[in-house]
Amino acid sequence: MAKGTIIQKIIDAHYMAGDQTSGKPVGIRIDQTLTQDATGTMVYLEFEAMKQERTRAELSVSYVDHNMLQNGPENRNDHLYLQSVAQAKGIYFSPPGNGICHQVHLERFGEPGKTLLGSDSHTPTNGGLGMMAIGAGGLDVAMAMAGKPFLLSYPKVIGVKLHGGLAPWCSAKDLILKLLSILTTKGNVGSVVEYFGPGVASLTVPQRATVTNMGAELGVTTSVFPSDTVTKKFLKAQGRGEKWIELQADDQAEYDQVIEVDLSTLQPLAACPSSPDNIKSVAELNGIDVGQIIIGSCTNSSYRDLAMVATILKEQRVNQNVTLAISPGSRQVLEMLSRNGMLADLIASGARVLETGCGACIGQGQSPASNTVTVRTFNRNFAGRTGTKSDQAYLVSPETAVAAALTGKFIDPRELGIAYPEIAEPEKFLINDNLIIPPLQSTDKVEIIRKETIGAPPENTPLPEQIDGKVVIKVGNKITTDHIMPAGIHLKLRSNIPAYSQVVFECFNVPDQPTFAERAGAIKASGKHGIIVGRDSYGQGSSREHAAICPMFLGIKVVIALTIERIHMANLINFGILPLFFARDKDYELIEQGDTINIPCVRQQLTGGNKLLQAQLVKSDGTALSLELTHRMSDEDIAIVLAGGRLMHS
Ligand code: MIC
Ligand code: SF4
Repeated sequence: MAKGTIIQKIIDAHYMAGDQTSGKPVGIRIDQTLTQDATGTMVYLEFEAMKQERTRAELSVSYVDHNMLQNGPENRNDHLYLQSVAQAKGIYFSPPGNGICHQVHLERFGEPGKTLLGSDSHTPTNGGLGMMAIGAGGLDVAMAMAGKPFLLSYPKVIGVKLHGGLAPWCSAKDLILKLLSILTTKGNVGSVVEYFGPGVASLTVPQRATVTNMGAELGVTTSVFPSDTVTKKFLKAQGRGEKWIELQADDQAEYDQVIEVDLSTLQPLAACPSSPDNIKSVAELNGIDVGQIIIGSCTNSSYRDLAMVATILKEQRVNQNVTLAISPGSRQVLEMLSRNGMLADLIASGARVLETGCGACIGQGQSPASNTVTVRTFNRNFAGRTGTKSDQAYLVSPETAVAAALTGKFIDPRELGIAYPEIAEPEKFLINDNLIIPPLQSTDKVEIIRKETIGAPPENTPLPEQIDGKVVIKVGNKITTDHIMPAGIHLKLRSNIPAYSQVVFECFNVPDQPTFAERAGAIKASGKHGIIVGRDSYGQGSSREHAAICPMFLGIKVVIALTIERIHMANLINFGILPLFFARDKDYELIEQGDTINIPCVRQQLTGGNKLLQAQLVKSDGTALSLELTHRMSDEDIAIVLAGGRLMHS
């Protein structure tokens, strides 16, 4: 087990309950929480349903950054609810236009050594500041605001020892892409990544934040950098120098695994369609035509990233065969670029400047043409996430992206033949918090605005005595929460569960055949229980608890897979869906959509202390076979599932 690590120090300082042994559940105190609007409405509805008066965290911030198209009244209705409920519950409110939650939190609120829980999977971005920052389902964030411990499995620590410094045209993005090529997106549940070694000092806080942000794609609980003099300088430049503390692993720290990376040997890399771990060097992609480039998102839209792009594009024109869009991560960055003239350089080059927010990253506009290459500095390229089914999305650094914008092709940016712009970190960032609405001292008289599109979280029924199940769908490996619960044009339905449920697994619907929602609805109406069967790494990606709430609403009672990702598994438990695993891999092969799976005396089997559950599979021709299923839940998790979810569990 790891010793003397930063993670161990933060867990020690926040310990509330449980076991400090690898793999065992440990409960920690959460200092700060963050929410974004697409998950946030449910968080605050749940917080209200829990009859909580005021957040008990030291600091809670509610951001609006995802749903900003305002195509119909739903988005603005959500914003009004979020602003008023923030005022009523003692929470800071960052309105639309102020920026993406992770970037703004890094700039204005994050503090080394503290814990942060956020209802967004990229919350680990603030690990770049030396925080233990974890993404979770909304209900877990609501519980943390209610002062309850956050339970995690005591992590294994993967130490990444950095040497040297980045060469020109190579980027922090290339470091995390390199790690994705080594560790991949699966198999890392229950681990954290901790950076150390002489190379750490060569990376600025925004560069570190790029690395910890996309650490989410590894499936680890979080990623963290030390808090050193570089961190001190960043906080000072943000006018928050007093928040700095030093935080380093012990010299003798022991890690469960160590990976060594010499930053000076990194080369420009790209994650190819359609997984963040499908890595190739940009040199290998040389010459491939590109149709669209987008630079920004919570991964790569620091002042330095966009200033570097603006400097390269100054007095140039983007290639006539591409479109280039810039999505700045925060108003701070956009305002700095506009005041120093760089925004004008971007506009003059033909870049299309988008509003600060998630935008294209979550499929809100800028969908590429069919079967064309889109090159993005984002963190996810799951098929169809762009809003185009046949998309070919590549994830790259801003350096590689701007090279493609100039040439219309993939080109190793080192081949551009121009001088690499050295952009110094600002000594002082432009600080303008005038949009942030601070919490009120007394919240007695605040009226919560609840328009008709804001619905209460749905109720569930307790787990029945026996599962009389039908397989509504059987899916393969690496099913993401984008597959389960699409975002894009449906994102505005996040506060309306009955409507949003209609698009569960939409990408697998077959024309002229009943949809997933229709099949699940028919099974529910017949008094039976819906079952989802998945393979490896089920529920990757987003923290959206809707990927559990909407299936629950449609009558799904059980998910069986080979492996289930951390946040999704917690969401299933929170909403009373039983997460089970195949004890024998071959059992997965036996099952087809429409088969019957019965789990007799399921409540008794779960509470009997045995991790193995007996079940029966009945094929459509009547053949009956036995299945061996296991569970990985704590006693508390079992109690929650038996009750039908956390809101039903007193
Ligand atoms: C994402 O990047 O997929 C999102 C949209 O930010 C999600 C949250 C959501 O689905 O609302 C995430 O990463 O958790
Ligand atoms: Fe927003 Fe994209 Fe970041 Fe998710 S990954 S928070 S959608 S910018």
